[in-house]
Amino acid sequence: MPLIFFAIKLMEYFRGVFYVLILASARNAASPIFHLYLGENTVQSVSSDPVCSYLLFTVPSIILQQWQSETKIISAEYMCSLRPKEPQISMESLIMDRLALVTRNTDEIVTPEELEALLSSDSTCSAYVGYEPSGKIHMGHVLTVNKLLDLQQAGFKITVLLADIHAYLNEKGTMEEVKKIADYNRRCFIALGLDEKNTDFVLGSSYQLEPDYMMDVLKLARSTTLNRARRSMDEVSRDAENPKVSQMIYPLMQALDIAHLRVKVAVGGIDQRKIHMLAREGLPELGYSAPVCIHTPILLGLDGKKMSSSKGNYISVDDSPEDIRKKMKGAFCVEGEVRDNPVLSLFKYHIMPRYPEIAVKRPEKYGGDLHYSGYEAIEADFAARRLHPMDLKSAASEYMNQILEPVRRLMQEK
Ligand code: STL
Repeated sequence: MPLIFFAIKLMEYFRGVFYVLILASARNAASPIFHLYLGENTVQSVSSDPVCSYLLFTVPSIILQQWQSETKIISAEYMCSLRPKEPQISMESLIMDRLALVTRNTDEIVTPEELEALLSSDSTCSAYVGYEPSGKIHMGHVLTVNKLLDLQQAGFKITVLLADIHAYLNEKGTMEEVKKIADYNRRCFIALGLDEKNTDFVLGSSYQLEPDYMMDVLKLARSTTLNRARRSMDEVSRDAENPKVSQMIYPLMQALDIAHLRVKVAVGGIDQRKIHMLAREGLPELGYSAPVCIHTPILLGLDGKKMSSSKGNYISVDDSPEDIRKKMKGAFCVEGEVRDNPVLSLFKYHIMPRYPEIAVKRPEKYGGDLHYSGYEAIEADFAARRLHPMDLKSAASEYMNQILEPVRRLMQEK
């Protein structure tokens, strides 16, 4: 009898290990959270770091706990030595776990209360980001992709809008040109880790010319002042000095995308906030609900100034390792200065969310390698001048190359 029991429990143990391995390989590298499924009802979130200790201690201890309850022969002392390192997660803390994932590295949530209510409701959570198709996908775009990865991990249904008509309205090219670039962008986003099967990629022109959508644009035009529409485009528009009517239509369409794509959450850079506020006010007047908005920061270029394609002051996903090394060498990074430091930003928004621990390599004569398991410690060491800009920059090149290597590979395959 005990032999059969052990055989069954051993199988359950390997089933736990098997799930972890499947989840570890299925998940993308962007988030350090694993969800571990044990038996029928036990769900546990663990970060990738303690997965090994989890397999060695927690899984056997749960099996032993079950065994104890069935056989009552395990000594209390023995049980204590195998006490789970990670507590089992209640429904409430599972919601908190998702909230932390959804809100990390954001500038603003409008509103936090609405987001929490959405996460604790039974309805499916859905979110979208719109992108004007662009020939250069840079780390600024990747910042919102990272947020989509967090949301996907938190169980959201994700839509990516390839906003070809918006790009056309914003004078980024002819319709034919932007459509072609949209497909390149879709492949980039998949290569960056968005799950192809669980992400809806929608081309704007596939629905934005339908009569229902256009009628809504006209309705929203009736209830939006010229002044409001114009101001909402301050941070987005190509020619803010001399705006065309097309640039007044742009924010109205963006607001309606949220309703017509049927998403509850709109994600974007903080430069999108005025358009999102217009949507929150205008959509209920048309009978749609107001979206929750998640705003990410806008990254500075590597020279500490606004990113600009003419200056090429950013890392693109298709940059070669040599390009990245060169760009990082010339990056603006004043010793001890943490504010507006684009190299530290790479660690905060791109590197640390993907690695539970990083090493900054240093020659022995300068104190040897440094190890970090969180962004705050890097910032503190840099501020205290214990970490030199040269070492920070070369570690940043090394990790950015590691992050972009699979993207380059995947883009070349297709
Ligand atoms: C930009 C710069 C930027 C974001 C966008 C455009 C977003 C475009 C967009 C279009 C339609 C949507 C949502 C977003 O529904 O930072 O030029």
